Amino acid sequence: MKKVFSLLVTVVITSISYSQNPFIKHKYTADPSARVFNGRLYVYTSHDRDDATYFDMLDWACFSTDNMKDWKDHGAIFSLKDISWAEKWAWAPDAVKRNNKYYLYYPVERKKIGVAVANKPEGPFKDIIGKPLVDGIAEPFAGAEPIDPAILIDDDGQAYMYFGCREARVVKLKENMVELDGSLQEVIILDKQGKRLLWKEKSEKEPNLQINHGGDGVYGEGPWMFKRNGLYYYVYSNGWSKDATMIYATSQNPMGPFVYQGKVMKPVSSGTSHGSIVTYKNQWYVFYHTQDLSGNGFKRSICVDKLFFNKNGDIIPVAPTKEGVKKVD
Ligand code: FUB
Repeated sequence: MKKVFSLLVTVVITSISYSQNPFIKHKYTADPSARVFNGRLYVYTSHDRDDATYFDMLDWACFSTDNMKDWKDHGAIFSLKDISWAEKWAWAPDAVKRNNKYYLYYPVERKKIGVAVANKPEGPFKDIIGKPLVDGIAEPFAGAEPIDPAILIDDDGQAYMYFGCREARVVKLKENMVELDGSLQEVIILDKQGKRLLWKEKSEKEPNLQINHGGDGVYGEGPWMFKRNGLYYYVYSNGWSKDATMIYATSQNPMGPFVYQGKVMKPVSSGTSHGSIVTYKNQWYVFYHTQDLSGNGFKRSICVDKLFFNKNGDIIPVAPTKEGVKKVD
């Protein structure tokens, strides 16, 4: 009987059919990084705690689908318990496939980025190098908060890792995906007149400075990179004001400089904006998170909407919907 009950619980927990945003409702999730592996769409997320009073997450989650409606919860695919060199703050991950292995990149302690490997997209993942790939304590140029890794493997096979909070960084990865290839570089973002857009902290003279960061192209955090028709789209959050959201800049070069283009979407309820853009079954999607379900910025929920481009390749800013994405036929 115990066995039957546990089987029922497993089935209820692992197969979810939500067609409305947020599309995962049985646990809090954030920072969705969507990837297509072997014809299936996987979303790697932070896992906000039910009793969270801060971003004190303990493990990472993963969900997958083949129709954008029925989601499988793969549970905790990796956890702080699996890392010998970090104790706290399991933040925004990303995952990629190379040589039939899956690599999970994860920030911890607001200071370090690690990499774990698995034979399947849903893990189980193992910390592969036993130390940080980027260590913000040993390497000050990593910036004050080296977090939020996002990976691009370009058509020529070169891999890049974008990361950072307020200070945007990029570094090449070696073919083995677990070693840096060269030094960390700044990601430069320009406006259309060629002026550099740089984060400025509040100061006594300008105490409300961050309020402006909802409307301009300044880099906050949460980078994401994709390539479409030969153009590199560098997507990121422009801060934490009420007008802040996911925005983007483009370049012909994956290392930049990038030129700020505009918003990916209108602002949502959460103070943080972090998501990803992916194409699946001939449709582009934007994944993001909100706090609509909990009303609490530390208990977020992942959402998805369709994304469209105009003829010039500009992103048509999304107005987030409650309906979310209906099943793809
Ligand atoms: O989820 C924790 C942090 O909040 C992420 O690393 C940031 O991008 C923001 O979403």
